[in-house]
Amino acid sequence: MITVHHLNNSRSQRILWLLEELGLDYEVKRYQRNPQTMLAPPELRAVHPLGKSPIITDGDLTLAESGAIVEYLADRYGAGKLAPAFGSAERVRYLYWLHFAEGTAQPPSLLKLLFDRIKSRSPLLVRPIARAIAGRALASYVLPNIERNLDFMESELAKNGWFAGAQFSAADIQMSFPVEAYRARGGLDEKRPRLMHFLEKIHSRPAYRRAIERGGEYALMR
Ligand SMILES: N[C@@H](CCC(=O)N[C@@H](CS)C(=O)NCC(=O)O)C(=O)O
Repeated sequence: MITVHHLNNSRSQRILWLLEELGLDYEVKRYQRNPQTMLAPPELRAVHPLGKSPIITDGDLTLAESGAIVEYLADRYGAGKLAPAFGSAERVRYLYWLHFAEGTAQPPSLLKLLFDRIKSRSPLLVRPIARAIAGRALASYVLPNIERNLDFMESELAKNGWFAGAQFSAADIQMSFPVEAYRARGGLDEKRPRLMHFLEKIHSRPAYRRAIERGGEYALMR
């Protein structure tokens, strides 16, 4: 039996969704973020030393890192359903987007979340300085990278409709989190209709909705 160690409002939502798309049996072990720090509870470190979600266990295997989990589940149990054939051009695109999600799209999104928090939550005494430093980092590095990523993602979706090609794949599931995060944290709006349409399409998939029911509340941090 596959177990998903699922942290509320987190990347592990993607794993539940993938398992629903594949029609696999699995169990969900839920963990709650600390409401003040938003960090995962220490119990997750008993499952994997880094204590970050998602983690799956499957028999003797314990696997962390959402891209690795997506690739493992699609290859091991997908029977070709959500991964393009090896050797095809789509497979290379699939690989690219599987890695792009965490390697390129997520870092500026996380930085935006952190700098926005520094701006709004620093102690009053130092807030003007904190705001100035955070504002410079946002303007000089974070926001331009988010814009470039969004332009690129929008233009790539224009080619085929889904990230790896004409067919929906596990790469779209992996990319859903950064697209949702750009929408929730600022950056993505109606000026990029293809990405907005991507969100509409994924949110209307029955498996996506079933995964939300299994995982509980899903609202991305801002
Ligand atoms: N690159 C990792 C990131 C894992 C990660 O940072 N997960 C977040 C949830 S979205 C987490 O566990 N945060 C709580 C914490 O850092 O304590 C992945 O894709 O699995």
